[in-house]
Amino acid sequence: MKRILTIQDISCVGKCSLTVALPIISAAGVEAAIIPTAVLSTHTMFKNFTCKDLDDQILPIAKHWKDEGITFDAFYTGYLANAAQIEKVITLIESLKQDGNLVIIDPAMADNGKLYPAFDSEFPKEMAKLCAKADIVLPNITEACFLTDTEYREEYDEEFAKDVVKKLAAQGAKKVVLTGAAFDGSYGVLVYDSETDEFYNYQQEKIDAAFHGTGDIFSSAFTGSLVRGKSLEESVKIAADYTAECIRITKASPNANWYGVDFERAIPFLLKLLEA
Ligand code: PXL
Repeated sequence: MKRILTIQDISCVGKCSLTVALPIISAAGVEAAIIPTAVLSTHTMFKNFTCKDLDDQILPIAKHWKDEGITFDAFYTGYLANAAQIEKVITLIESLKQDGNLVIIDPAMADNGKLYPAFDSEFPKEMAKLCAKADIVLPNITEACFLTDTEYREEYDEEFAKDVVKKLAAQGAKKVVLTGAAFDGSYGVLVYDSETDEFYNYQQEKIDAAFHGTGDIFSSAFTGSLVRGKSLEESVKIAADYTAECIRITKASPNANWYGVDFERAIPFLLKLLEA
């Protein structure tokens, strides 16, 4: 069985990070090993959340696994609790990574032009160092702008998106998968492969609704699908279609919570996509 190590926080309530990565990767038929970067009462869009970082656990856990000979097919990182953790995560990947393992980085740190509340303006510089080591980096447009020191624009065209994505790849990442790429009336996922210098654009119908945690759902479904054996293009399509279905179901539900999507109810849909 393939095994992914995913490194991100546990928001105890909030339907994001590990509480979505674990079920989605498991649904993809791939083992999910975890390192929680922090334990939060909720994600940081709630007021007065608590947060206990687990900085001092990252490297001892890695050492134990190294001693035990435990290996992974892919490393997938999401929300990291502070800038100091980023260096530790780089050390961990360098220590455990073997030839052929995939490094997938979701620089979960910002949206809608703003950094998440826990981060200061120095954080993106550190995150850029981790992204430089990635086989695949999965930013939204806000994150791509922060990582490349590009001024964020609420409205942009295809040329702007392609420029930012290429700049990010020039910093080291082999492939960039830009999520929520909205330009010139289109909406979807823009992929850039720096090795072939080619773009791939998966178009979707734009659904008029915004919920938290959809970036984590996309990244988890994408990573699960890719490690299960689907191609990059197939994995983009599966993750995008699954995320859209989660949003559709949630939007249609009178009892939906504002803080996350009802990804659970769309798991049968994900399985159909994965088995096709
Ligand atoms: O969904 C990204 C995310 C993950 N973890 C925490 C967050 C957020 C987004 O706000 O606050 C703790």
